[in-house]
This record gives sequence, C-alpha cells and structure tokens, in this order.
Amino acid sequence: MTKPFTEYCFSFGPWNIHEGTDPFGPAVRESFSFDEKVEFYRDLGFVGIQFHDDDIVPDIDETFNKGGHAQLMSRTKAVKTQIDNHGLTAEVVAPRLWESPLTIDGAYTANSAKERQYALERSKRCVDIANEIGCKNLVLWLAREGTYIRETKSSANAVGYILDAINALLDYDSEMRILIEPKPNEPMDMAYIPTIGHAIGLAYASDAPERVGGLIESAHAILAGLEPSDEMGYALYHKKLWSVHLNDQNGLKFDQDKAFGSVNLRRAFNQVRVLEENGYGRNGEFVGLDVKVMRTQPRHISTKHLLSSRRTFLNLLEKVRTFDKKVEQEFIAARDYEGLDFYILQHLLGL
Ligand code: 3MF
Ligand code: MG
Repeated sequence: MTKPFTEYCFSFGPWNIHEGTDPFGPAVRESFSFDEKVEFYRDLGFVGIQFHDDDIVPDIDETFNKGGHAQLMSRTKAVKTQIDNHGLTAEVVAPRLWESPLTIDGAYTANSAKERQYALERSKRCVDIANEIGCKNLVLWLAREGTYIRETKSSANAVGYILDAINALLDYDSEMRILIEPKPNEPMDMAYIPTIGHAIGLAYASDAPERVGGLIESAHAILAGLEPSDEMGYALYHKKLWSVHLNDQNGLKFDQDKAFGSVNLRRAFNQVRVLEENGYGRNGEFVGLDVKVMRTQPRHISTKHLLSSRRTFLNLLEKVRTFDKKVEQEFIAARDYEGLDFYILQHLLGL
C-alpha cells in the first residue's frame, strides 16, 4: 500500500478569471488586472500560476521589437518578484502561438517558412521568460497546427515540422521540459495532435524523450470522444503526465471548460482516482484547472468556479480514499460488475 498523499498543489491561469466574452457577444464584466488576480490565488486555495508568455509580458512582440531581450527580461523579473511576494510558483509557461497575424495558417506547420520561423523564435523567447521566472515547464498547446480543409497541407510533413520545432527547443535549453497539450479541434476543424497518444509518439521520436511529456485537459479528451481518466492512465504509465487541466464538458460541442465534475461526477471521480492511485503530484506535478465561469455570473462572484472545482477535487479525493477496496475486490473476483457499478453510485451519493 502506498502511503496516502495529502498535499496536492493547485494551479490555474489568469485567463480563467475573465470578462465573459464569447463568439456571440462582448465582455459583460469589467476586467480584473493581473495585479488583482495575483491577490486572489492564495485566498482561493491555489499556489501555482499557469502562464502564457504574454500574461507575463503584455504585447510581447511589440515589447521585443522596441526594447529587445533586455526589456522582456526586466518585465519578467518584476512579475517574478510579484509572485514571490505572494508565495506563488510559476507552474508552466506557454507561448501564445495562435493570435499573431503570422500564425493565421498555423505556427510550426504554417506553409510559409517565414511564419514557421516566427513561431520558433517566439517559442525561444518564451523559454527565456520561463527561465527568468524560475519555471522549467514549457506547455505547447498546438492550437493552429491543423487544417480547415485537408488539402492545404501535408499531414506527414506537418508532423515533421512540429518535431523539428520541439527538437530545436530541446536543443535551445538543455533543462527545459516540453508538455504537449493535445486537443482534437477548435480553433481548427482537425488538429494534428489530437490525443495524448499522438503527443507521446512525438515525445519518443524527439531528441530528448525524457524531456517531452504531456498535459491532459479533461474537456479536450471528451471532445475527442475519449475517457479522460483513461487518457491520463495512458500518460501515467509512460511517466509522462506532467500537468492536467481538469474541467468538464457537456457532450461534443464547443470547448466549454465547465467547472470540474459539474457535468459528470463519476467521470470526475475516475480522474481523481487514476491520479491518486498512480502517484500523480508526488514529483511536484500540480493539479491545474482550466475552467471558465458562466457568462451570467456577476463580477464580484466571478471566481466561484475555481473555488468549487478545487473543492470538488478534494471531495472526490475523499471518496477515492474512503472507497472500500476490499468490497471492490470481492465484486471483481465474483465478476459481479453490476454489483460494483451500484456500489460506486451508492458511495458517490454518500449512501
Ligand atoms: C484551449 C486551452 C488553452 C491552453 C492554454 C495553455 C487557453 O482549449 O485549453 O487555454 O490550456 O493556452 O497553453
Ligand atoms: Mg487547457
């Protein structure tokens, strides 16, 4: 029996507190500044921040063009001091490769060599920022690496382009780890790296497999028609689950980022179960949440989704730990899976 592990560390990104903009309507709440958001973390029970490069250095391309590397580093130093003062850690930093006019046709897989070059340079700057803020985890959500129609790109060449970029980043910094965050669609119709299996395939094909792993988001797995806890189990077996974005998703539609467990509690239970039973967190992995508050929520209570997602994780952790393993094994030995099924429901309902 492994010793029960109690101290999970939780993280979220500044974008998880937002103004309610959606494709059909504008902001409905006034923004909280980054300075205000940093104040919220501890009170909400979080100690880790997930960053994009431009959460740290706003207008990163302009700042770089005007002030060069020194300007990026001085802004990063200021944010580092700020988060240190709040007792917070930068869990990950991700280059935001999907907003620039130079990444309209993709980043690493754009058809234009000049655009691919921009994506790589921007990623290297992100590595510098990560180092300066004391973080060794670079997240790659490959947002625009895919197509709207198949015929615009060669999918085989695209895999090579992505791998080239990963190898160039591994070479650029011999200590940085790369966490690929797969997602099957949105913004693209079809993405080249839709599941954790694809991501881990790239990891093993890379020049430093021990430094390439994955970040699994519940909603992304569900959008691929897969069971998030099994996706996690796959990565855990390979020792490549280095972060998670827990949330929930109501069927196959736009990426909803609903509060963890809010659609399917049992599916959430199984995610907590696979993490807890496979030692997730023991090597410093964070329990990351990537959750969006409802558009209807008034501003002064627009962080409740973070509080409740964390609480749901902890409540389900209690359910995982109080689950009677002996009873479970008896049902399994008798091949009475109907019995086990009902036992789980009773347990989740507290009966
Ligand atoms: C998109 C996502 C992203 C990534 C984030 C980190 C905006 O569906 O999940 O959230 O998690 O960009 O790289
Ligand atoms: Mg995410």
